[in-house]
Amino acid sequence: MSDYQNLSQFVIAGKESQVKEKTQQLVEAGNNPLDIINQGLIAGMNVVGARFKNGEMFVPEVLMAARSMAAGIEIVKPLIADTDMPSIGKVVIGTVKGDLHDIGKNLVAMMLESSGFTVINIGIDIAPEKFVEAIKQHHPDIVAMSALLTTTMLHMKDTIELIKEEGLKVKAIIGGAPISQDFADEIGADGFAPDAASATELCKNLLG
Ligand code: B1M
Repeated sequence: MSDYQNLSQFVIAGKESQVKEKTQQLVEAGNNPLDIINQGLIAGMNVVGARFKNGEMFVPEVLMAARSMAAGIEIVKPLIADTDMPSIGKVVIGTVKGDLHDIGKNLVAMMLESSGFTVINIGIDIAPEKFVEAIKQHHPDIVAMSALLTTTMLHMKDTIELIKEEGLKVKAIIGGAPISQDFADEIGADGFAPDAASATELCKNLLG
């Protein structure tokens, strides 16, 4: 097994301290930081994404893997100038107004980041005006909204309406436990993803 495969295995197993140790070793041995990210950390997370989608891994394991991957990326990130970091698109993500659930949203954000997107995570309880403000400030390709409550999911509609009113050119996608494709169609969203792995695929398809 190569060093990169070894690092991937630690990510898949969610072994944060081993991920940090192995990443540090690879950095000290002079490996290219982007190779460490792509061939080690992200490669591991890609396996996790696929297993999660197939029902072979569950939320706690995915969160541990995502946390381990993020810990490795933190070590390597300072070594990479911003311009060297290949970004395949920019996503602003937040949980809608009145909703404090953020585990799923953070999982989606981490999966997007690990797939090469630049992600601006604007947090929870985000009113339509705040989403619009963030779009104007960061000029993302995609705005992703998360809602876990049947009461708060209605704010997705308000946000999409405000984005349209303001004439902003951005794709709006939605997700969260109570959300369906029918609801996405009804409120004029550009896409719906039932889980974090599908959200990454959806974003790639929307920009591809
Ligand atoms: Co709350 N809660 N909660 N809760 N909570 C639910 C959602 C609920 C279904 C529980 C229940 O009653 N069975 C219920 C909602 C009922 C409804 O509206 N139909 C509920 C309720 C009622 C409430 C309160 C009102 C309880 C109260 O105070 N009386 C309250 C509301 C607070 C508020 O938001 N204003 C509340 C509070 C909380 C906690 C704070 C205690 C905590 C949240 C902690 C946190 O997030 N930091 C909490 C939790 C943990 C849950 C449950 C148990 C788990 C949610 C979760 O994290 N799931 C949940 C019950 C359940 O779902 N089994 C429940 C794991 C997570 C990985 O999945 O978020 O679905 P999920 O994300 C998935 C996909 O949905 C998708 O990808 C993710 C990964 O696959 N996805 C996206 C999510 N966002 C996406 C965005 C995208 C794409 C995909 O963008 C395009």
